[in-house]
Amino acid sequence: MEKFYITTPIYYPSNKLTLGNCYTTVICDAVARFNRKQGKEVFFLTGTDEHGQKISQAAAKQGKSEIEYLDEIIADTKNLWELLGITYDKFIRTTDDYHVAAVQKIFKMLYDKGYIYKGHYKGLYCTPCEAFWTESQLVNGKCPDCGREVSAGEEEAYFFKLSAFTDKLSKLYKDNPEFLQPQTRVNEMVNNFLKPGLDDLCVTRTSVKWGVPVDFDPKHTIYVWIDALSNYLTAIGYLSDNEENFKKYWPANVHIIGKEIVRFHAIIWPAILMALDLPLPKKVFGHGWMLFGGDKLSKSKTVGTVECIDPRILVPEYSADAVRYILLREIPFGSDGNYTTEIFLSRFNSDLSNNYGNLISRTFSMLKKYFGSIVPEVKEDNLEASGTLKQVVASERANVFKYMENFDVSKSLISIFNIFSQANKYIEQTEPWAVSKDPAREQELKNIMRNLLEAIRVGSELLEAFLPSCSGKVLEALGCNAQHFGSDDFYGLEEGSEVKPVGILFPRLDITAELDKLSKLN
Ligand code: ME8
Repeated sequence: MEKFYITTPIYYPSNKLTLGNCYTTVICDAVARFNRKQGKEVFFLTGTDEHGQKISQAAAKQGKSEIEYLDEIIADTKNLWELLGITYDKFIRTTDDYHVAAVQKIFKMLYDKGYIYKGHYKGLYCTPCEAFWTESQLVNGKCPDCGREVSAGEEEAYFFKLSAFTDKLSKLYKDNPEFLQPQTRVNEMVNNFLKPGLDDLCVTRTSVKWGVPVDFDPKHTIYVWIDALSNYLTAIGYLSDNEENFKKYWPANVHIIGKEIVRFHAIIWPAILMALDLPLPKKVFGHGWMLFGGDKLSKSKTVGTVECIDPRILVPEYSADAVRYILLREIPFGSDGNYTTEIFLSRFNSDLSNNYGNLISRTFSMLKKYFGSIVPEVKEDNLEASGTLKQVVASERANVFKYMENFDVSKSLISIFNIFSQANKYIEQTEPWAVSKDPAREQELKNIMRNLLEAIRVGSELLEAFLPSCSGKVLEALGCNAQHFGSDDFYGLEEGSEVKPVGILFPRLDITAELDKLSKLN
C-alpha cells in the first residue's frame, strides 16, 4: 500500500490560537483525508514546540512550573483540533521523553561526524522568535520577523557547519526545483541565503535552561529549532528502540508550513538531513497567511481587532465545516488571503447555503415528491444539458485530483463547487417541475433526478476530505460507501435504494444580525 507522511509545523504553545494559526493544520487535515480516501496509508503528524526561554518566562509569570503551564495549553490545543475535526495520527510534544532522548542522539551523531564543533557565539538574539540574526539581517535594528528588540551577547557555544552545505543545497534547488513550493519561495532561498553563502549556525545556548541538554556537555541546551525540526524524525521512532514507523514513512511526502518558517525547513532542515545521511522530504510547501486587516496576527505581535477570529466561537455558531471552508477556500494556496467576519458570513451564504445546501434540499425534496425518495433508473438520456453536466462533473473531478497532487486546496474547492453550481444550473435548464406535469415525460424526469443525485454524490465524495461533516451526512443519506471515490463512473448510486432526508445543512444567515451577535460574543 502506498504510504503518505504529512506534517504540520509543531506549534508554539498558546491558548490564543486564532483562525490564522489553524490554517496549516486544516490544510494538512484535508490533504491527509484526501490521501486516505485514495487508499493510501497516511501518517499525519502534528504537535507542539515546547522549549525555549519564553516558555519559562511565561510559566514563571503565572507561578507555574513549565510542565504545569504547558499541560494546560496543550489540552486546549488538542480540544481545538478536535473541534475542527483534525484527524492527526500522532501528536508529538518536544518535552516527550522519547523525543528528548532522540534529539540528544541526533546532536551527538552530528558532533561525531564533525558537523558540530565548539566555538564562541557573538551575535544578536530575538527571544520571542528564538532566532539568531546578523547585523545585516536586522530591519531598522530590530528582529526582521517580529520587529522587536534583539539583544547582543557572547557565549561559548556549539556550531553546526551549515556553511559546508551551500553548494549541496544550491544543487538541490537546481536539480529538484519541485522540492520547495511555490516557486517564489525558491527564489527567496536562493537569492537571500544561498547566493551570499551560508554562515555556520549556533546550535546551543548556555543561558537558556528550558531546553534539551547536550548530554556530553550539559551546561549547553540545544537550539530550539534543531530540537523542533527533529520532531519529524523522532515522532516516527528515529533512533528509538522501535524504528518500524521511521522505516515505513521516512522520507515525508510533505512538510506543509507557513512562509515565515521556510528558511528553517528549506535550508537548515535539509542540511541536517544531509549531514545525517538521510533522504530529504519529497516536498516543503510554504503557504501564505490569512490576513486580518492586513496583518498576520501572529502571537509575537498584538493587534486589536473587531473581527471574530476565534474558532472556539465560530465553530459552535456556524459549524466546523464552515470554518474549515473559509480557511481552505479564501486563501489562494501559496498566497495570502484576507479575512473579515463579513467575508466569512457571505461565503457561508453564497457557497454553503445557496449553492451546496440549496442543491441538496431542492433535489431531495423533488425526489421525494416525484419518486418517493427512491433512486430512479436512467435510460436513453439524450438531453444536451445532461451531457454538459456529466462533462463538467468529469472534468472538475479530474481537476481536483490534479490540484491535490500539489496540495492546492483552494482550487480544489473551487472545482468542487463548480460541480454544484452546474447541477443547480441543470435544474434551471431542465425544469423538472414542468417535466413532471407530463406523464409521457416520466423517463426524462427520472433521468434528470438521477443525474442530479449522481452529481451530488460525486461532488460530496470529493468534498468529504474538506468539509467532512455536511458531505458525510449527504453521502450517508445517499447510501454511499467509500468505494466509489477512485472510480470515474458517473453512475454509482444503487437504483431503487431510498434516499434519506438530511434536513437543512446550512441555514441562510442574516448577515447584519450575525455581525451584531458576534460583536457581542467576541
Ligand atoms: O512557527 N495565517 O510555530 P507557530 C496562516 N514552532 N498561517 C498562520 C497564521 C496566519 N495568520 N498565523 C500562524 C512555529 N500561522 C514553530 C514551528 S516546526 C519544526 C516549528 C501558521 O505556532 C504558521 O505559518 O508560530 C505556522 O505554519 C503555524 O501556524 C504554526 O506557527
